Amino acid sequence: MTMTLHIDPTHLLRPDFIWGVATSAFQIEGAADEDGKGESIWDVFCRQPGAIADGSDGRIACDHVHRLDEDLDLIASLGVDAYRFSISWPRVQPQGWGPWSEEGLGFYERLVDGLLARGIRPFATLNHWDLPQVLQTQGGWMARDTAHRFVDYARGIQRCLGDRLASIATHNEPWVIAILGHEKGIFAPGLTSRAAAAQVNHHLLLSHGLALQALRADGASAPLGIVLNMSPQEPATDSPADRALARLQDGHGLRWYLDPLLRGRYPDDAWTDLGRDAPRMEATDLAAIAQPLDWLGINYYTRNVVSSAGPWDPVAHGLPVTDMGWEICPDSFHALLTRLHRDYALPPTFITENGGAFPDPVQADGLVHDQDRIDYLRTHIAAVVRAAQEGVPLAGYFVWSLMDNFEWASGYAKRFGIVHVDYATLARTPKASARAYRDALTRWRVGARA
Ligand code: IFM
Repeated sequence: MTMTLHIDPTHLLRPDFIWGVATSAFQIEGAADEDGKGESIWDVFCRQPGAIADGSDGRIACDHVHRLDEDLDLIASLGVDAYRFSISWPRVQPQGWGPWSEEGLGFYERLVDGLLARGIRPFATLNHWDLPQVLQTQGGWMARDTAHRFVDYARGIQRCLGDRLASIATHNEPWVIAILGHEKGIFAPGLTSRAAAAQVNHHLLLSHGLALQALRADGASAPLGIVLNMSPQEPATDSPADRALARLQDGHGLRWYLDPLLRGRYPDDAWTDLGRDAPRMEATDLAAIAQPLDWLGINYYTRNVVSSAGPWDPVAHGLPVTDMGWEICPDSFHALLTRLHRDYALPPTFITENGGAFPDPVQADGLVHDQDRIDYLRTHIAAVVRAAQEGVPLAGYFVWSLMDNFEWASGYAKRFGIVHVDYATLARTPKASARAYRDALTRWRVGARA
């Protein structure tokens, strides 16, 4: 059955609730080596045979750098309050330290000014995974020095753009950088060491805390936060083995970040489990990490069902999945939000990413009728509204993603956009979900402000 997108009942969200769309630099920008841009670890990783499913890379991506004005108009046409994007560190500081690129900074100035001119709030993320390759050759996030380089980079961005940004996030999804990039080897830089991943996790958190301290000392005006990917770890059965494993994975995946950020300590169970692979740290690190957060970002896509018998496949259990094979479960989203607030008393919290990849065939009329995505967004936004009603301090919601883009190791085959991108022509065509989102926001505003 066709159902449109309703955000209802309207009064359960604060009237200044922010609705947005999100992207990241490497996934959309292209212009990979123009204007003196340095290489990032993802430029290098894409050249490794077999690293990317379709053998693609980010050299052109959505060609956003060359289509900035068109994309700004596209964002405005959606009627959103805010646009979440990331800054490519090697575009603005090609070596990761030292000289800045005027052209690179100029691009982000045009982006930010173009958003403000259209009445859209710029939400910037400093690190959405594309570390300068020069820093990787010096140890990357395994090296403590990279945390200090990151602080310099953050200060430079604030000097240039800080007065115009509505929000600054330090990192996007440190778990992905550490675990997928350094333990499982399926994301850049492609390493396979549990000890390396643990050290990377620590340095990412440390750099976050040091950056917050430095930005505040410099007089930050934009609210400062960090974005975490969170999947509730749910035991497959009630057996003690499944429950214990789910609890441990909760320690590694959720509490590993929230405990140091909000409580100033690492969780005992995950720390003990790491044994000799636990990170090396200095005496003041935990205090540095636990800086007050102006806001927290949560990215939610799916739950993770944990079975001591081995990997658990939702398809084998007849459950609905997206094109990524990720189970569609909005109830777990609601449960996650209420549990996190119960356990941590969350600061103002944004859903900084939520969305789904679907096959999205272009129909005979030239359009994409992505009812499956509309249903995904409808049920997940309802979960957000329900959590807000129960007291979770939710301040905004961003759809992932504005447009189809480079989905990392999956290449261009997986489409998350509410705007379709034809990779042969780079034409952008809003999907049915884009119209549904815009219309839902219009209706919500009328109700919320009535
Ligand atoms: O595309 C990614 C994004 O870069 C980070 N969060 C998850 C999305 C979907 O996989």
